[in-house]
Parts: sequence; structure tokens; C-alpha cells
Amino acid sequence: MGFFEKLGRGLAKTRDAIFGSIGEMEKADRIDEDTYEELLEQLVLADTGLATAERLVEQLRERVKREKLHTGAEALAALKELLVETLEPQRPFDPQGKPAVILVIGVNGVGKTTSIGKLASLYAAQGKRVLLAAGDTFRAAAAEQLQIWADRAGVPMVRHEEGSDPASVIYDAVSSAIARGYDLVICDTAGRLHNKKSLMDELSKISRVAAKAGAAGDIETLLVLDAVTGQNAIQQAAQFIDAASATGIILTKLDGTAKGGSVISIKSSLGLPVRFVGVGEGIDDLMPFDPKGFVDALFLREEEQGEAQPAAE
Ligand SMILES: Nc1nc2c(ncn2[C@@H]2O[C@H](COP(=O)(O)OP(=O)(O)O)[C@@H](O)[C@H]2O)c(=O)[nH]1
Ligand SMILES: [Mg+2]
Repeated sequence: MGFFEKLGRGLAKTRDAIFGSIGEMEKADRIDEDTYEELLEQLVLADTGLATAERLVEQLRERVKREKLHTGAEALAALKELLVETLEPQRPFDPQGKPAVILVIGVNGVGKTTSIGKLASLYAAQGKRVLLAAGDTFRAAAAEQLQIWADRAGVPMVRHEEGSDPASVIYDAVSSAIARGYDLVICDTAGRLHNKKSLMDELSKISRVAAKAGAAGDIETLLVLDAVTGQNAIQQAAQFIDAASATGIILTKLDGTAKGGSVISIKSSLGLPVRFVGVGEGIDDLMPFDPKGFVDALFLREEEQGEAQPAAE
């Protein structure tokens, strides 16, 4: 199954929740007030966030007027363009230099460790030499879980004992990547500590140490958010973003929710681009985020879905 179909499947719940009435919009001969009201409601239901949904509808209204659009189909095309523009990052995600470092942060259970396994596999498949760092030293089980993913992806891992300083794990991993010529170090971190303040302190220390360890490549810090928690995830995100100077988002569990619209509000309310989306629990279920592909999948119609399915399934 191609990435596009997989994303289409992952987004099935969001699509079913919002497409019903947006599909109606496509059939309409003309656009009226009801069209906009209905659209606003549907975007909010898909967890786009009220402020973002209102802004989008307002922008659509202006565009319809300016470009003298008449039919629902024309308005729908304009809406898609607006969504793609909203989601477009300022620069592509492409950590350069050797070694580059990706720090992965976020609360417990959002899918950090799983996403790291998927990322390791993705980059290893591109021919990069990847090293994992078990920076969640809070629980012994965390390093064991990461080891399983390292084995699946066929990449090595650096770990210390349970309870040791995670910043020193990161430091060791980066030093070892420099010495042994690795391209990319991907670091796991704890999502919970004794209290919130120690977690935030730890994350900012890890972030500083990653920078000081002397890696010649880029450092990216990806905050993992769980799409199932939708708007709540966005509320909790700000502290993490500040503590560790996050540069982007991994949005997981899009396959389990009708809240795919949160992708749109993340970009507009947190100001950070979504870099990857998780659409399942398997090693191949993480996709580099592509705004155009996402918006197309969001609006994929039933009949196109049918065509996209391989006959043998
Ligand atoms: N359906 C689905 N489950 C996911 C996805 N990403 C992670 N998970 C599941 O979420 C749970 C928590 O993941 P884990 O990586 O341990 O989270 P962590 O505590 O942030 O490291 C596991 O059961 C994963 O299989 C995803 O994209 N889709
Ligand atoms: Mg974990």
C-alpha cells in the first residue's frame, strides 16, 4: 500500500466526520451563507479549533468574492488551496550535516518511542547510519522498549543504567556518533518525572547538552502530540516547546481519531510545522508530512478510495 492510500485510510475517521457535508458543498450550484456556516461547524467538529476554523472560513469568503467563484466545487478547490497554504512549512525537514541530532519529547504514552523506531527505520532505509539514544532513564522498561525498536530497524542504541542522567546518555551517543561516523542520532526522552518542573528542567538540560556535545549537523527537537487528545494536546504543548526549544511536531494516532483537523490548528496556534504523522502501530506507519498529500487525503471521496484499494485485499 502506498503512503497516500495509507494516509487516506489513517484519516478515514476525520474524513467521514467532516466529508459528509463538505461533499455536499461540492454539488452546490451556488455558495451561500449556509455553506459557510456548515463548513465552520464541520471544521470545528474535526478539531480545527474555533479560531482557526473562523479564520479559514473568513479567508475562503474573501477568496470567493475576489476570484468571483460561484459553484460549490470552485469553493471547495479554493478551500483546499487555503488549507495547503496554512500548512506549508517555511523550510523542509531535512537535517543536514554529520551527525545530525533529532530529540524527541512529549508526555507519556503519546508515541515517542514508537515514533523513534519508525524514524530509525525510515532513515536507515534511505541509507543513513542511525544511532538511537535511550534518554528515558526514568524506567528500565523504556530502554528495553527502545531496544526492541532498534533491533527491528537494524540500528544500534546507546543506553545507561536506569536512573542515570539522561543528558549524559545523549552526550555519549553524540560523541560516539562523531567518533564512529554516524549520520543521525535520534534521542528518546522521558515523558514523566517526579513532577512537571523536574521534567521541564531535564528537557532543557538535554537540549543544551545535545548542542554542546559537538555534533556538526543540525539539531531538531520534535514534540510528539497524540491526535486523539486533539485540542487538549495543543494546550499542554506550549511548556514543552519552551523548555526544549522544539522545532516541529510529530502527530501520532491519526488513524484512531476523527480529529485530524488538529493538524491545521497545531500549525496556526503553536506556530510549529507538523513534520511527521503516525497512522498506525507498525514500523512503516509514520509518514513525512506533506501538506498537499494531507489535504488531498482529507478530501478523498468514497469512490476514489475504492479505486485506491488493491483488488487482492
Ligand atoms: N494507532 C496508533 N497507535 C500508536 C501510534 N503511535 C504510537 N502508538 C501506540 O501508542 C502507545 C504508546 O506509545 P509509546 O511509543 O510507548 O509512547 P511514549 O510513552 O511516548 O514513548 C503504544 O501502544 C503504541 O503502539 C500511531 O500512530 N497510531
Ligand atoms: Mg517511551
